[in-house]
Amino acid sequence: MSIFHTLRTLALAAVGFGYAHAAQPPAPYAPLPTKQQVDWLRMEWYAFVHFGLNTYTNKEWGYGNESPELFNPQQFNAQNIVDTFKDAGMTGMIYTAKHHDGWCSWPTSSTTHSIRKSPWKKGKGDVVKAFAEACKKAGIKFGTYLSPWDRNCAEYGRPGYRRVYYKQIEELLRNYGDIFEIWFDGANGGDGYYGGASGTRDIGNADNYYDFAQVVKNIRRLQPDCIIWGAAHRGDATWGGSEKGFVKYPLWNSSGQKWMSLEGDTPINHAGWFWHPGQADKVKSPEHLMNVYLSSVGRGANLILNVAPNRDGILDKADVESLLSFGAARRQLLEQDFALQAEAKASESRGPEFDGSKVTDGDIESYWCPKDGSTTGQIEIKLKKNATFDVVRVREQIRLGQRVEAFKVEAFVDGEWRTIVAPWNGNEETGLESRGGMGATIGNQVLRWLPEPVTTDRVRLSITAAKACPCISELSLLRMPAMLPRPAISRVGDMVEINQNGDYQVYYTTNGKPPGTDSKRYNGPFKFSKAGVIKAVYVSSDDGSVGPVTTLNLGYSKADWQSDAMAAHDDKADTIWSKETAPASFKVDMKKTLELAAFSYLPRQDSQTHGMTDQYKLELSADGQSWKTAAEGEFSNLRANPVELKVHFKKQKARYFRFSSRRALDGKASSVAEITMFPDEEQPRTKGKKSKKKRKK
Ligand code: FUL
Repeated sequence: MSIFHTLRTLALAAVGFGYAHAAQPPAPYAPLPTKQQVDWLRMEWYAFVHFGLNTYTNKEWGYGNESPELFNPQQFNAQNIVDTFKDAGMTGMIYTAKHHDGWCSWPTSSTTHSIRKSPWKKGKGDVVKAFAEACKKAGIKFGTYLSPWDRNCAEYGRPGYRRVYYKQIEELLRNYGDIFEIWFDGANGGDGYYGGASGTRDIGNADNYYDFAQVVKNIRRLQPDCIIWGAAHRGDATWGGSEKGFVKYPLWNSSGQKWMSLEGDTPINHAGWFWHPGQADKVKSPEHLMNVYLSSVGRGANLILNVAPNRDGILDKADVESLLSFGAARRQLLEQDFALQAEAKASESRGPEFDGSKVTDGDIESYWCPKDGSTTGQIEIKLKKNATFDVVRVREQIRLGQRVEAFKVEAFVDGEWRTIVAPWNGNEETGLESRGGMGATIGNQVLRWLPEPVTTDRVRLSITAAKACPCISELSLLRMPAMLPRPAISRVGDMVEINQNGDYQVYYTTNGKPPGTDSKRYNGPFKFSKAGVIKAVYVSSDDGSVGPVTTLNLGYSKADWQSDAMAAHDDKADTIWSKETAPASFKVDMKKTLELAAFSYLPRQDSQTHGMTDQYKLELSADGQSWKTAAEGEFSNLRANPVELKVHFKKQKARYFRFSSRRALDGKASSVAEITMFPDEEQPRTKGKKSKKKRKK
């Protein structure tokens, strides 16, 4: 109804302005988005907040037997967190009300495994309520994630679980005001505690097991405006396909006959979705976040960026700095559109109310459209004066459906038309890409960062292929703010290398202090064989401005380590130790006795999951003969997010370690890209008491 309403209003306005025979808008081209899907796409980006028992266990997926007593965030203040999101320019947040471990962060009546059993606020707290209210106050939207998989519930895998799950959905959608989006994660079934039964539960077809058709019906009844994410494609939006935050391009908003929007999702910290001790150094740089933004929002999807509170219930300073500085850069990018109000002439239009000027009028609803049957066309715009820009944004009037398959942008420079965005050549963009993308689909919006800035007063947009007559609502010319990059630091053997860049000088420290121009100047690789922290920055040779700091938390040097699995400790992520068996293990002689308190596992980084370790064991030995288990457990979520996972254990001395891959995620095989050993213990909390009671076994 809303499409016709908008279109009729536009047509009537045209009549009002004296056009006797107002041209008719084109027929909609299916599939069409709902009003809710359009409103949602206009939100662009919002926060994801993973916060629960996993925050306290250094796990990505809890098994389901974790004690609720662990949850005690002494400094938690939802408003501070939400205000940070708002300051960054985010339009909402989604909170993991329940993750796979089954612990409910609100006082639910569906299970006793909830916040009622947590010491925080003496069992009277409600994290969902705290976030919902804070969002309302800040004027941003609130949404929720409710894991279908529940590793705590005894009924999981049986029909009885549906009752529990539906009740949880109902509580969340009834009691916390407007929910803009609800997330139904695709991770389902497998090992778990399941009320003490401890075993594997297979649910078969998730759509049948949860009866998502019914779930969707219930949600529509309770909150008709709520965007449903996942739910076996029965909802309104779905996964972008990576947990790195990009969606593939070209991007079509469709699933069968239905409009289906995409969401790129990624955590701000490489360590994972939940907070992990001692890994603040793994925060993504503002520059990286800009690439994520361009590869999600800039390809026509939305972006959900996870920022996880720590054990005190506050955000890490490093995360906040990166988030705010990316947020400021995004604001600056979008602030000035050089094409706004520029004169615009189209090769053809279906009437004055659909002429070329509609792409530069700053009104996202009005649009240029040629006559029916024309699937190509061109608009030339003339700016009042020369402008320098390096980002082009194009939007389609998606209320009429998505149409454009390929486009081209040219600029008039030095007396000739130069192509600045080439039309699509048939290749897919499948990763994080920053500059130089092509012109394929448009949808809600496409942002293309040019290989270099262009100065001109004349630009032309050509639609070179479309499924029906194109409806272009905006053409914008933007300027990417200068974002000082962060230098990459790596160590191979004993030698540390910092990436140099001609425009900058590099300064670094090895004592944990923030680097600046009074620190050591980097002139080439240097020896550093200890475990420790290296920090480095770029300083602009032009104006002396200092960029964001890279921090690298190095484990012990592996230069002298001996084993028959050298590829697992050669400091090279792209060489892999592998065996076509599982379980499988290898033993390493570190050649000296070291004090150890943590190790990390880097899974293979070549997009394959074959042999990735699902269940591990780490044993230590002083003599290579008698062994003691230091840690054993599960590496979770590697299929979707294959990042380095760090495990802490009780500090002890050893010269040898044995790593065992006890069960593989995929196949009867074992594979390891890197194992690293660290002396650093799990950080104690900054303030606040730990619960005295012991964890349930
Ligand atoms: C995944 C989950 O398994 C992760 O733990 C995380 O919640 C992510 C957003 O979705 O599928």
